[in-house]
Amino acid sequence: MTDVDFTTSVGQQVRTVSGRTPHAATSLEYWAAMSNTIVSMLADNWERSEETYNARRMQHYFSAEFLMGRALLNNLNNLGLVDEATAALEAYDQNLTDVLEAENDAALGNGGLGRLAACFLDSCATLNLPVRGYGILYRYGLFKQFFENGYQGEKPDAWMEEGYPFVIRREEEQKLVRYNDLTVRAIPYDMPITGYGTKNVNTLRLWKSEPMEDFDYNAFNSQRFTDAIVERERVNDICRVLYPNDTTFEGKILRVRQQYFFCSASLQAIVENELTERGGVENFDAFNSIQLNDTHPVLAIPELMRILLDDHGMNWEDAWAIVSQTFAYTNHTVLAEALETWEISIFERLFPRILEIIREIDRRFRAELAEANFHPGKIDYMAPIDGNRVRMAWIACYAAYSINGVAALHTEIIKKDTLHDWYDIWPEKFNNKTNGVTPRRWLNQCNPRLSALLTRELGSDAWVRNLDELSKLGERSDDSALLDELNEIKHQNKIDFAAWIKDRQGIDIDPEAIFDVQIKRLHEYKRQLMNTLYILDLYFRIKENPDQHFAPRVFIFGAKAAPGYIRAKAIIKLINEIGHLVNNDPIASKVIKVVFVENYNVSPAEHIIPAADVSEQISTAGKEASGTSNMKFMMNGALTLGTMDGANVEIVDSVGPENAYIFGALEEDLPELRKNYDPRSVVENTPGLKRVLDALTDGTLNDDGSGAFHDLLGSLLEPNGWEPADIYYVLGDFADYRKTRDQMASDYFADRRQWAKQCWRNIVESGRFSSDRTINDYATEVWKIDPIAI
Ligand code: 26W
Repeated sequence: MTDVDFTTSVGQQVRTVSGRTPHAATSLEYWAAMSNTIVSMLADNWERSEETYNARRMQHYFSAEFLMGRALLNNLNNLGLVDEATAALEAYDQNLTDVLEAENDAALGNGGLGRLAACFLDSCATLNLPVRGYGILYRYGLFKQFFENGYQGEKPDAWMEEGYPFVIRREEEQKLVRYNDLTVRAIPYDMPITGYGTKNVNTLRLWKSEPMEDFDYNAFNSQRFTDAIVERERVNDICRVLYPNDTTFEGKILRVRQQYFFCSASLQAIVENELTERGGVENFDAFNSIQLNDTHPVLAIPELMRILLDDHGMNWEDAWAIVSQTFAYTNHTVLAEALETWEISIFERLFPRILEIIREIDRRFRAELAEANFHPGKIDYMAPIDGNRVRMAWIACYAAYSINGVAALHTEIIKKDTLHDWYDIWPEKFNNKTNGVTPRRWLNQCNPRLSALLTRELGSDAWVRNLDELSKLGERSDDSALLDELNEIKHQNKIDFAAWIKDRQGIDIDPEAIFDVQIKRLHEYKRQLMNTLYILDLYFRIKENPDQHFAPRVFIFGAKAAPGYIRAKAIIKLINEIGHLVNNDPIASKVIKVVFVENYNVSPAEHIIPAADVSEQISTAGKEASGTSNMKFMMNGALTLGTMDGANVEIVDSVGPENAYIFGALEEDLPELRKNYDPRSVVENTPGLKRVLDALTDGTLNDDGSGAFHDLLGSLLEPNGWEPADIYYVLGDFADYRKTRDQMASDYFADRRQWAKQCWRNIVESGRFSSDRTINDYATEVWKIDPIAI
């Protein structure tokens, strides 16, 4: 397509979507017009990719969450059309930035696990791999967060209500999903996934539930209007909302309906393709493998058994032989409260046949282990059914041919603790796949200044497809001109961020200050509370010595709390209260500011990360499976201030300890440290800590008499039933955190070139954290699939 054609097409499309002249159309209408143009340009290659993949061995990625963010700019970049798009819009007096900002984020995920799935799809397409994603077309994505008097409030996120050109309804490929009490239609909505510098277009298939008949006219005519509506809404409920829990499991019946819904529909589509392509299901596992993104899609295991047994007349042994060579399971967390177990009565009510199959899996599992002389206690502990509950992770571990953790340390922890008994029996199933992030979105797209520098220095943009190329720039870390340029780029990015946040939240921040950032879901184990205690301590130090010099800093937060997670919400209120205190203090606000970015999401992250100097990765060692924002910060030249947890360990391994700021207790030492741990004596022996903790409840900070801050204090100091005080070791690590963070701040201003050199080392060593590396490892070691360029 030429520039002129592109401009003409956008003009036609904008008339179609707006029913007006281009002159009168809105930014949102231009966004839709341009998105339609993109989809029409992809159509032919998309169809060819699908046909090519269907004929060969494929990988299917099952995930309840895909946190995609915005699509238009990503597609323009992948297709090399940014200049054309800019020119086309200029022809109609529009600018690309406004049009891009009109797009809603597709926030069909909570946090790390959902965003990882999105990065993986990007890498699969870029690497020409035959991989398809399957999930749910939630009508409401993750709630929109707003602050009211410092408290988090939630609003629904009707992200596609005004239309969304990047999903195509495929009416003719619908499937029926049967529950005991309900049969529904599953309609696929396919999203094209483009790669960088390739013609291949992969697919994310999102299922939507619809009633069998559009409307029950009988009920309507016989005056039972409300019954008709109620039935219809019961079906629509299935895809209505993404559960906003990240880590805490809730045994809600609707959630298990959702899980079965997309597993069943996806498997039916895969089996149907198997019949079309190969005329039978006998070689299913030779041509199909399914990656389970955590336990949320584990119902696919009994559902595939059901399909093979009931619909294709296979015997149990043959069916199990296929199933046990089909599924691979990724674990994303070691927190006990996240482990999904469902009450048997729910399964009885929704799908008795699936329960029957699970019971048979359980029976055979017990028999197999008894045969091998395992202790009955151990068999009970490991069996898929525990009294009146079904344990999803245990089913996954038994059936899967591969089990992986998401960072080296995490995989070691699941082998020695979480899944230790399975590792004992089936060590060959276990492997590590350290997470990665896509350098397209998280460097090339979000940080154009740095990207241009990298392309210039390397003489090509090959690094966008092969991030290891950056290591060639390693030897440049003593080039003062280059380091100065790097500092200048960061400075410009900070100016951009300052303007963005001023426009969004009306707050003024100084780009000369250190931008110190913690953005992630709010959870006690991530220790945003420890971060706030430091800020409070610094505030008191500044107040105490107003004439002393302190390194100017802006503390930036972004975090959503699960709506029912009371303590996490108290921490949000606390951050906002500290912000209120600090930002309105005539003395302190000259040195420090606190910014809480409201409604943190993928798009805000794209503004924040390129502007960050310091990346806070401060979880209690052993608790954060991997973390992925740590990798995004690294790529964008921010230094990690973190514990030896998750992928931080591998980041330090890559850049060297001198290029990161590491503190805190080690995972292997924590059990011993905890034995004689007395948080109160830590408070006594750590100067400054008492006044910080006092401030929580002495009126310095206002929780409106709710007792929220008192509870936070209690969580640090008081045991709660069987739970010891300060289970996340906030106070235990505080002194080391403070020392390290102080050091970091003084280093930043002591030698700007030295700091830039450290940033440079982080950038050039980030190749290992590209999701292309992760996906290539999955493809060769687990999925056994080959790239195929169309
Ligand atoms: C059932 C409730 C529930 C919901 C979500 C339980 C567990 C989850 C996820 C497993 C939580 C999650 O997103 N885990 C994160 O996964 C990322 C990608 O692997 C890691 O980088 C993060 O460390 C991990 O917290």
